[in-house]
Amino acid sequence: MRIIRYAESEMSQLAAVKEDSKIYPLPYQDFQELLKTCEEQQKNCLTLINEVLDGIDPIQKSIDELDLKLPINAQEVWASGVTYLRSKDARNYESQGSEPTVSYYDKVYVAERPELFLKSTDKRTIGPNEPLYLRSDSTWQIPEPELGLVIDGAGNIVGYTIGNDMSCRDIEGENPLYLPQAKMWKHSCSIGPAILLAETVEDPYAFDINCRILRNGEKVFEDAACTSQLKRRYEELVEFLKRDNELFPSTILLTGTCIVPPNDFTLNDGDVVEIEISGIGLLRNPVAAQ
Ligand code: DO4
Ligand code: MG
Repeated sequence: MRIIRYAESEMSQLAAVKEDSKIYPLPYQDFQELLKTCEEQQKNCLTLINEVLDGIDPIQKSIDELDLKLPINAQEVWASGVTYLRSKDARNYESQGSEPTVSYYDKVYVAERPELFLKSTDKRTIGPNEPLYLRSDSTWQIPEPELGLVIDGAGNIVGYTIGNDMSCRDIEGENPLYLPQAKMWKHSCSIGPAILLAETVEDPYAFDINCRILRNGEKVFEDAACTSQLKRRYEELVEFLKRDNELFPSTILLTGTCIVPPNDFTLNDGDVVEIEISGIGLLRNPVAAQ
């Protein structure tokens, strides 16, 4: 079962999408209220929603006909780094060319402590179809398609979503201390189009991730990967995030990229980024200069 939010007469409506693709409006203002109700009633989301929807009819529209919005307004979006071999190799290239020295990226890939960083805040995060902005001071920008964990205030993984951790390879490559500027700016993170409830996922290490970039309607990049290639366990990432920290009632933790476009590729104004994850959906965003 997936949770979405769509525009409905100037407001937004939270809804559940069942396995048969039928869509049912939910009586909660947002995902946080759904989670709070689950906590109060000590039920998991699936059980609560099935009880609430008993006897309710689906809406007469398919998901493609809806104006989908950001499914959750998480106060914070965190991200993990160098959790896939592909990401480590790309970072080594951008920071030192092909020099075979042992880098901080090599070290963090095998270290017990993962790389975690604050990626975005509520106001900077966008949903499906909203424009991703390019930085004006970077000439090497790429999308990073990532599986996102939706976690509650206690650190339980309650769902999975799609995230785009837009990155400036030249800024990070110049100096890793520039990471916050290479990662966080207005509209540099998109999330959506749905949250797949954790209770309905058999194997979270079997998500197929596909990324396409379109330019003037033509596909200029496509690649695919699978979360089975992840170096770490999700619980391990969450454990480090919550250690001596305070988590908001719902937080998103991106799990790192496993797809990187070729080294001579940079995003252009007018491109369209599509990220698809099996069972979750397709997150599509146009790219725009600010
Ligand atoms: O080390 C910098 C960031 C890495 C990252 O964002 C990723 O691996 O996805
Ligand atoms: Mg990333």
